[in-house]
Amino acid sequence: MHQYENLLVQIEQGAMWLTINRPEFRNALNHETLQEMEDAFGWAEASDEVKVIVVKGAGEKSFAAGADIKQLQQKNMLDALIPGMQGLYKKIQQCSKVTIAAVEGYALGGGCELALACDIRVATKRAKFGLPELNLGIIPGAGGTQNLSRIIGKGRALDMILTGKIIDGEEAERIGLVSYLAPDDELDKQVEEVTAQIYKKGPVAIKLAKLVVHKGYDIDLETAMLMEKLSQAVAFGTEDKQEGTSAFLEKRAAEFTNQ
Ligand code: CO8
Repeated sequence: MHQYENLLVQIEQGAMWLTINRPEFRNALNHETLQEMEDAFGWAEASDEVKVIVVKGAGEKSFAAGADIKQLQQKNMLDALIPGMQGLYKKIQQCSKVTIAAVEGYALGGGCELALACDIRVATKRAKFGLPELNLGIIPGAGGTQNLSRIIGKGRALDMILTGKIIDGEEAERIGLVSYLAPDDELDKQVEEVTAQIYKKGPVAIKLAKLVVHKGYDIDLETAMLMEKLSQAVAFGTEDKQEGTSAFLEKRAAEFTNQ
């Protein structure tokens, strides 16, 4: 893995913690930071060591305040056609590792969309989620228009997008935008509790479950059910399945091998 200017990377017991480190700019996501994230996610995808990727922002004020507006101002129509931020977030959604957004402070625009691209969102009350792009005369263009409505429903998503309202962690939990509300100052601890649960699961089953939930959501039910059945057939052929079922019957913890 490379050394990064705008990201801090720490690998601890199977988790890669990626911290966006531009607190003086509220962790706004400039082009360079996005490129570094792409590199770090690519590395983590290929690493056997990494099971979970946690994304957070440096400092208490902000997870990420969105795309860098200075750079955004220079962009023209054609710039919006390249994969860019949407392409990166799509890769994050398709990543075979479990991804967790640990949110404290502002998660706005592309920062909110980054959290939406992760599998699980953990936040404190101090989190502030919003899609304020319309204030700038643009729309949420990094998956926000689609992912937010899929997570909280079209009515609530339209309200957030059209009014640009910012909601705190408690409200985000109430409407299902966040899965875990951590006590203030215990964000990392809460994330560690979630990762501890994930480590106990069969690694091949994790990959298959993610694939079927993500891909199955946007296709017709019958095909999605078939995808589920075929994925289960793959799971039935794994050593992990033999180990998981044996461990249960022998009343011991499973030792999965990702095979
Ligand atoms: N971009 C660039 N700089 C930023 C950003 C940003 N998104 N957010 C904050 N900063 C900078 C400020 O300019 C300021 O810099 P300086 O000290 O040089 O003046 C510094 O960070 C601190 O900011 P504030 O003084 O404003 O700090 P506050 O704590 O008072 O406020 C806020 C924090 C509420 C986060 C405020 O800074 C804010 O509203 N930021 C902008 C939020 C926003 O509109 N985000 C959406 C951006 S657009 C987007 O994300 C589009 C994604 C899809 C793109 C698809 C492309 C194809």
